[in-house]
Amino acid sequence: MLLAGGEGKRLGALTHHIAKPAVPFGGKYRIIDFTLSNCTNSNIQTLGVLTQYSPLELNKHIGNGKPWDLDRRNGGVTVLSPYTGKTGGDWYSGTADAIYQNIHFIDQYNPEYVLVISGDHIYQMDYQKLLNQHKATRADATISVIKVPWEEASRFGILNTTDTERIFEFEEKPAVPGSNLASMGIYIFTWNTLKDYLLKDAKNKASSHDFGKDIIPTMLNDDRRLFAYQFDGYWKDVGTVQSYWEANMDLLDEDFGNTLNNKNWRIYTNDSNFPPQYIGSNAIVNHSLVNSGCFVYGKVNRSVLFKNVVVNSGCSISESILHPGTKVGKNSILERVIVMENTEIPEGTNIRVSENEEPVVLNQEILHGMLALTGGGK
Ligand code: ADQ
Ligand code: ADP
Repeated sequence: MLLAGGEGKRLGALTHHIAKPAVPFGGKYRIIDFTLSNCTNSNIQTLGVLTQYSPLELNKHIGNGKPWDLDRRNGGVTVLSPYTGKTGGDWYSGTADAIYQNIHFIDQYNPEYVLVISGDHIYQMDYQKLLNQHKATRADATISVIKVPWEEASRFGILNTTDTERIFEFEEKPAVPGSNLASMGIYIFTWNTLKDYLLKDAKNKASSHDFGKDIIPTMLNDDRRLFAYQFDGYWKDVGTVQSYWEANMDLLDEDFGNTLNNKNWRIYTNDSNFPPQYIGSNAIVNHSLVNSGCFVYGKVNRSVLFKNVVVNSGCSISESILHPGTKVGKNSILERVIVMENTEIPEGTNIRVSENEEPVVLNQEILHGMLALTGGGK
């Protein structure tokens, strides 16, 4: 069950019209492609995707699941939007409620275990390994965990384990974290046990119906068998503009970049066919990802260019992310900027964000506001 319905407020303009998992990522992909590809590569053949906010683009992207080999007659991918009851729309009030409202969907398959994952993480993980540990420890729930930088610890579920990986402490987003071992929000549950907890939680008026805030703490309190699965690969929750920008920049790292090329762990996507990128005679392109349909006449350094981006002559683009169809007018300078789909940047624009500030997100509207403030194209 792939949770893809969060509002994603912290991504600001990036998620005004697009659900967070559908936000373009890495020059060719959308954020959710990493998780969908993990499912395919882990041989998971039945997947429910729970959507809610601005699902249009996301639904279109997933389609029948063909790019991820999830277009199956049995199982495959099913998009589960909050169902409309007799009394009108019934929103998923939290992550646990989203699963609760789809108990009937899960029960159709009569599974022994259910994997619960998020649509807004960049990582490559074999869920079979997580499942193997879950079975071996006869756990009620296994939570995938990773050490995070201490200064970021308070935006995660933080836990402590014994030396057999049994979890004895868990706190969702603690103001003062007592450890930097974080829940990755990736869980395997023994379905019968989870179902009991979901049914109980649904009756609890005081609950926010969230895995991190309610289900996990309640299970722990009941002394259920909760285990941590230590993940040692790359993992990033791209829930903020800063982390979204960083994760894109990480792809430019030569070693990391190779992971997109890993023949044993392909990242699949639904990308249309465009002509090869054209690099003009005076262009200089370094350390960047450039997708098809682009025209580059200026300078591009440490940047990610999605399809159909035009960088005109005299431009200097660095540490920036240009979404599909961005057009940058002549002699413009962009540094640490994220430009949203089809934005036209006027000639001579100069936007540089310093290293200690959060990268700026631009779309046509924001750009007009900025240009009005500075009285023109400078
Ligand atoms: P958060 O990242 O804050 O914490 P949360 O807001 O609960 O996660 O969202 C998790 C996933 O569920 C996201 O993919 C989101 O889009 C989706 N989602 C949110 N609300 C939803 C709803 N009502 N319906 C459907 N989908 C919904 C969680 C854990 C922490 C852990 C971090 C790791 O609670 O313990 O550390 O993930 O990123
Ligand atoms: P952010 O990146 O801003 O934290 P998330 O994607 O994590 O955004 O979700 C934002 C918050 O909105 C989460 O706490 C989630 O549980 C909550 N949420 C999601 N759907 C609903 C809803 N229908 N009603 C109320 N809160 C919701």
